[in-house]
Amino acid sequence: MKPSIDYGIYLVTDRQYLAGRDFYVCLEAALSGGVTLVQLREKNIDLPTFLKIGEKVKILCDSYKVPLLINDNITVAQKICAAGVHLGQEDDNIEQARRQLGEDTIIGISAHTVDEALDAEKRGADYLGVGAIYPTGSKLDAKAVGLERLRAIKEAVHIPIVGIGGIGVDKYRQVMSCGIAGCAMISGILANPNIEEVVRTIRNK
Ligand code: 3NM
Repeated sequence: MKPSIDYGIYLVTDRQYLAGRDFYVCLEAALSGGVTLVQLREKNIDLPTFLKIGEKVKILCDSYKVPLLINDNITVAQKICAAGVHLGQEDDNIEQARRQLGEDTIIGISAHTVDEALDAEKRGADYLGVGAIYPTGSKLDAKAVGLERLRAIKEAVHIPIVGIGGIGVDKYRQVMSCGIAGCAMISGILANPNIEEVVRTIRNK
């Protein structure tokens, strides 16, 4: 059976915001504050290092009963028994991920237009990450699509939608009011000096 996922407060990891703080301490603070889902997003590391980090993150997430998704790496997801993967548009491999990971695994796809969203749904995506909702410094090639596009995609598909890009405490409620399943955040959580507290504040919204 597919795991049931609460997309509400979805942390995407990125070391650039930690300012010297320990990655695992920051992750634990976010888990303790109440993030409901974690995506391990590592760029430019080799497979053994990715696996080593993935194993540690999986143990931490398990201890809070929070599912873990792996960004763009089906092999790592499979080897560490993660709940699933998150893939971009350029990774033309929903079918390959499904074949390799099986029916009980979550496959999330980034979508920026209604057409991309419909295509990903048809090909078996479990949820869509739609963004960037607002301008973001976390992903340099991300273009802001705004709330209107988010609403149009929400209307067009039947799978859960997560908004991403430029979302933090101040914008969380207005993005959620589009009727989506959750918001994915990097800097809105990790750039904060008190990660646990910022997650609690988001939870109260
Ligand atoms: N994907 P922040 S925007 C990883 O548009 C990512 O698909 C995006 O970081 C997309 O919460 C983005 O700091 C960066 O804005 C999100």
